[in-house]
Amino acid sequence: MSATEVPVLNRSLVNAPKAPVRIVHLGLGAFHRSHQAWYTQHAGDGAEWGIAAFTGRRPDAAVALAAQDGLFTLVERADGGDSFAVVGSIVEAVDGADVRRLADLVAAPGTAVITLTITEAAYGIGSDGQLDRTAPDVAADLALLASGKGQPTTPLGRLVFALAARRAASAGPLAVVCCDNLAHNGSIAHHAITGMAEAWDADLAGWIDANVSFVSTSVDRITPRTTEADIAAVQAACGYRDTSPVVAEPFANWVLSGDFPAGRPHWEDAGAVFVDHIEPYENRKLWLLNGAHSLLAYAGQLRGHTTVAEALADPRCLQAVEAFWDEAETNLRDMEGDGVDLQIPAYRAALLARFRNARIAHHLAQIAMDGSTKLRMRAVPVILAERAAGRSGAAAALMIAAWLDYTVGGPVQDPLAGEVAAANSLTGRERIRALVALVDPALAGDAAAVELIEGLCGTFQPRAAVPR
Ligand code: CS2
Repeated sequence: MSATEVPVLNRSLVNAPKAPVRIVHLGLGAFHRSHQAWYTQHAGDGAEWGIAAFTGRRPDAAVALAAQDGLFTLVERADGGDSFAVVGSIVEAVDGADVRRLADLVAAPGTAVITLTITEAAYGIGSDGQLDRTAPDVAADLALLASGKGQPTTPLGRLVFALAARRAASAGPLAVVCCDNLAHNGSIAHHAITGMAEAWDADLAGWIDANVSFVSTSVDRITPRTTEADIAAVQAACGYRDTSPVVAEPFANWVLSGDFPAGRPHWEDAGAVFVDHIEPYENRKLWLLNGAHSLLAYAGQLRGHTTVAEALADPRCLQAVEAFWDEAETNLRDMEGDGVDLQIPAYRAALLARFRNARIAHHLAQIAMDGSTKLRMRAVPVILAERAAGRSGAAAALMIAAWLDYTVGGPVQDPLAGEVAAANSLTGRERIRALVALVDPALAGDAAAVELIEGLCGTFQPRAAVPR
């Protein structure tokens, strides 16, 4: 078949009627599509819940998706083969710079839920847990909002602007559902959003406090970047052209905690779980899955590996992961009881199998980004808990040491990239302390911990330059 004969994916091909927009999403990327869009599609009442999804910095994903009416193919990539299914829950794909459209949709009374996948770093939370109003992009948005001239450029600035429109329209309460890998992600989103609103308009911050429910979630589905080969595989298997398929593992998990004052889809039909206390579940996921990911990202690349599956096949990396899991598990066990059984041995075994799925080429370089923010969630709580209990926390310290070694290889993609480079111009203990302080100042104040981390540097034999 020649390219001209192959139809482009569209709603008439797959009989996917459009649901009305009731969910607005910020951060139209592969993960949103493999996760929240998929859960919404599989909710029993999914036909009533359409998503309008906005991109972040660039319009590309929205342009590509809009050309196929929001539709995309989800390729579930299991060890044994691929399966293909069209997801139709995104009914509008919009360039994030179209803040007017965002405000109109957020202000519409039918909109009940706003979901976010804007990256951990985008919450602008400094190592002190507060919104860093001096960060250049945050400061620029605050100035724009205050002057009333121009439109904000950060996702949070845009959201605050849109929530002001909802208040003005008296459209009532709704839920903001944070789907980024942060501990207490609902309250982080709450602080970041009201912190931004307060600096602009204290009344708006009060309205947000009274009308917006911030739902915490733990999200999980390994979703590597789509490649040209994936696009070709979809065309060969499905007989249509889809420029934007998403590849994901078969596994998916979503734990949520919080209120939905204007309703929500019946996501539990698709396996979502609603709990009163989310902390044990979010820590299990952040420490065991994401912690191992970050450890593999730095140790693995220092050892010359490219993907998660390759790194895990290296006994030195595997041993480091197991040691970190042992430390994390000890602290997770303290959160069990009272109806909470984290089933940690089964969870660990499942993770090994998921990471070993060699048909998923999950690139370590993708995971390595934004290390200063990610380690704050993934390594720091474990090392602090270990040390508070009188143990060394050496396995969590090794993750931090591996990051330190990794940053030597060249400029890193990180919200603190400038500070990382400046710290790396120092030498000896001072350099170690400065880098650790970017992740967590309290840890940098623990001289014994800094010494421990320093001693672990070089464990994975850094190469002269690490490709990015
Ligand atoms: C990864 C996550 O890139 C990263 O930091 O650890 O994206 C991870 O793949 C997902 O959280 C899996 O659910």
